[in-house]
Amino acid sequence: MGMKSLLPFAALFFPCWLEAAPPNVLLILVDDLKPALGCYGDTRAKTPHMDRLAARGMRFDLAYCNQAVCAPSRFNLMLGSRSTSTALYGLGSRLRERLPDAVTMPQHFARHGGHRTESIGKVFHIGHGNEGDPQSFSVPHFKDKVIEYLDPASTQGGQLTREEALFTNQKLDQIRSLPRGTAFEAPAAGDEDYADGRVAAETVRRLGAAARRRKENGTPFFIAAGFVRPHLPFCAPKSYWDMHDPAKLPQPEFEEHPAGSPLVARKRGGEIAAYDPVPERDDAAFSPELKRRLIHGYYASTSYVDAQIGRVMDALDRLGLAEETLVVLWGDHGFHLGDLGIWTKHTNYEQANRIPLVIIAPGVAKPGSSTRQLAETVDIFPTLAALAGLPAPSGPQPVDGVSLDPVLRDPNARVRDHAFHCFPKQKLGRAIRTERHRLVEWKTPGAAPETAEIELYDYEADPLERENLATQQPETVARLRAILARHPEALPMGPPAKKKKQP
Ligand SMILES: [Ca+2]
Repeated sequence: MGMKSLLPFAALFFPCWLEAAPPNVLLILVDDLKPALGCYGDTRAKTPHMDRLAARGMRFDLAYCNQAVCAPSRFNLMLGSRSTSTALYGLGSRLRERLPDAVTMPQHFARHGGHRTESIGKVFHIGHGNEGDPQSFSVPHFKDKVIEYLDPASTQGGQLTREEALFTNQKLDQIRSLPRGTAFEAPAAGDEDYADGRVAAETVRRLGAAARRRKENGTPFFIAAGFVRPHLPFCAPKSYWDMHDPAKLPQPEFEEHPAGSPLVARKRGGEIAAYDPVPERDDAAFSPELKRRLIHGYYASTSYVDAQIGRVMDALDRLGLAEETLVVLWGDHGFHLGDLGIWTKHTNYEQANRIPLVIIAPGVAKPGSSTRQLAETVDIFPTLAALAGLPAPSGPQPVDGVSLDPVLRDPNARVRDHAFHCFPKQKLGRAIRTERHRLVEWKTPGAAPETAEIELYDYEADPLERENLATQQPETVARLRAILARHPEALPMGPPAKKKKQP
């Protein structure tokens, strides 16, 4: 692999860059990517490049987002702050209106490490009235599409569709009057006919320029490359669909809401219904063919994005950057593929919140290692700062993350005993995930604990979340609520978000 896997033992604990310029950072963000990857044990996935990436670093098997939706999750990443500490819960939440002086992860690297910071593709969420955060980067953002169709038949003859309008801040007050685009297409197309291929090409180009700068004057880089598949719509070149036999892909095993779950936790319809030919009525059943096609589209889109990540990793090697670059592979949240009868995300359940997280830290983390340390998105910022020898992030935003640096050195080390995430609905659901359980407390921020509705799941006994065990296991509920009580009360959710589909 070209990595220093044969270095003497001591060298593993003294990264070479501490004497020289700080390491570069390559942050690879993948939209809506759950751990349906070969390296995470999914035997149906075709993801050789992400598997190759994981073989160079540490895979976190119990990593969770802090809120299962695009914009807040990316704020969590860039601020090291949970949504409950910032009140940035919404797709349209604007970072600088809420936290004008926040120091984001790239700003921290520029300030303390002298990094030149760049962003390509979907890094901050843009759309739904949001414009990203230009202040975070040294140079203007390279923006490309999220919703993209090549076949005019996918857009009723090339019309602006609802989701494309939302993601490009067009006609935001007329969304329902626009046609739906299709949920998938599989044209005979090249990689760069879609945005992720172009984002990979631009990232490769930027890496080349960054390598020259590093050689000439030692400038380190912080490059965030954001890929948009497997976010809906599942539009990917046919060759990636052809890699999969839909009959062999996993189908949902349990399609009911968990027995005894509160209404507030449940979900039908939503984002998926913004795409044709998904039934628009929330209570309509999906045909077996539709489910199979959607799942095929998810796996095909993942294989497509995998190939683009492979091009970026190849460039890192070719340019001789691999050993002086920290690499993170991160999914912004998970994805329901019909499990619990739910599609997409926006829940506090396992499939929406568990994410892939791989960190390559040359000379620190053993290649091909893994850990069951619970990890959160907010941990990435302090972890990278520690690995680069920079000061820990200190705000002014409230930093909730902890450094996973000790775990990267020893996968059995422990820096936290649970992961925390939330999702706002009619009430705010705050969740504690331990190695075995998940507790969700649904209540209005500031309301008395007695007013909460509670969910409890046991992933050893019931990995599919068939049953809410809260009333049967009061001792476990009490133990996990005591953990929740250590957390500050969540900031209020603010004015209700405009009623519209979420990406
Ligand atoms: Ca997303």
